[in-house]
Amino acid sequence: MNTNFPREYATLRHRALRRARKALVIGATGILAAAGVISFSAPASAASTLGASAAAKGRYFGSAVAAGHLGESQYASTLDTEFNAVTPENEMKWDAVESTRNSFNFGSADQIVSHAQGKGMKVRGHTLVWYSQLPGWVGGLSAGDLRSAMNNHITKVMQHYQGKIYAWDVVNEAFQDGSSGARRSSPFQDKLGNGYIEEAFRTARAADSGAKLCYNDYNTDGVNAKSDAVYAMVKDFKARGVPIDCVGFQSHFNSQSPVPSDYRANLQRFADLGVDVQITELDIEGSGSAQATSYGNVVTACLNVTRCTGMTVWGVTDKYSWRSSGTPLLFDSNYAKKPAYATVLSTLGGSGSGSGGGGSTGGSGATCTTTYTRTASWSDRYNGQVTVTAGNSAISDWAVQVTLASPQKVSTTWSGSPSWDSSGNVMTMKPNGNGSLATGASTSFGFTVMTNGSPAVPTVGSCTAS
Ligand code: 9MR
Repeated sequence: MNTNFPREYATLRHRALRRARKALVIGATGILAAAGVISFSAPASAASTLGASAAAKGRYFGSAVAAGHLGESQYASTLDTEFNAVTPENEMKWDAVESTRNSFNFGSADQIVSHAQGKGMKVRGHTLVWYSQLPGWVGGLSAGDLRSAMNNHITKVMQHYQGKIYAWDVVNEAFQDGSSGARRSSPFQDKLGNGYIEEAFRTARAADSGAKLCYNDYNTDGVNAKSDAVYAMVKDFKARGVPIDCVGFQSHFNSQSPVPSDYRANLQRFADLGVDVQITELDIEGSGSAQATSYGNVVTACLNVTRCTGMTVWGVTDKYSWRSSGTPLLFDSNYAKKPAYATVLSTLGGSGSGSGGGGSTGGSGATCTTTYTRTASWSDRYNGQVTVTAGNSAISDWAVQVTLASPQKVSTTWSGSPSWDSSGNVMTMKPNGNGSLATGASTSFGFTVMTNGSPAVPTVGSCTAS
């Protein structure tokens, strides 16, 4: 080995090598960029709250909220940490907002809506037309007067919250329990006949075309005479173009009324009519691993129905539940996480510290992964492509969330069926005929992003499969 190299020569050689390496790196990057093969994989880390884990699955996880408890710090901090949607438990009902004809009081409901907005949570509006919590003056009206009072109520309340509500329960609990499949007696039913439901939905669409319009009921969670009657109504509405976007399944369960074995199938048959489905008032009486298992089954059912857009539990803590003695919620009276919490979190794909779980009921075992590629670039826009690949078993459905950095906007998409959150920045892409993939097989969807000056790369969330 020659140890006599002059020192300058060694330095020059070193610099030359450095320059050559740098040029190679720049050249390679340019080639890669030009060829459009810079790819990113979805982040692998699991979310640690109910809301974030549900969001990673393209769904929301909400709670019913009472304005009167927002000032309690543990209540507010549990709500704010764990949930990404709220439903006012009583504050938007007719007796709360219009106890006197055409005189509206939105104080408590506004408190909940502004709290939710401040935290970026979705709001479900509950409820516009319901036989209960209805002020006495409504029942005393003649048919003609009742019709205009109903339409005025829907219009004024929806316009007050225009742009702030993800979905409204337009009509609540209009059907009888039992095998009759009949409509429940109420001032609306008795004076206006069956047509009042359709009229309420048409009025609602005209009042705020941006909110999803839902029909919401209980004891309709499995296939039975009552859910058959609701199903027939929704089918008829879709056939005749009556505006309806979603059906809410309250899902109040206990030992007399457990989670039905055909829960998922029932959600799916409604979804197949072309509406979203949502679990709107979930609570399950009980404790320990039995309660946890039932909760897990509900979450699994929603995750296995592509159009199940989210779940709401009917309260933050057992302390304030309408069925408090049945301890039906995920946090106990001291805000400790219950076994059911751990099961819900793990079923949603999250991980965190629960209080010892009842064990996850697991999903179907179906998994998928994503790869993101920028396939073309222009000065004002670029095309992105996400490839979805099935894991160790065949899948029949998938969903991928793509989050853009504002002010970027997607101008067009292809080979997928997109939906958007209210911010317009989070796109959930679902299959458009390309949902079934054999083990390890792939499909892709694409989109054009208008950069609006931002060069940011979109965040591709984890892939959900069933
Ligand atoms: O949880 C609500 C409770 O605080 C009220 O006293 C009750 C009055 O009707 O309503 C409860 O919420 C109901 C919801 O609005 C509709 N579905 C059934 C819910 C439980 O009763």
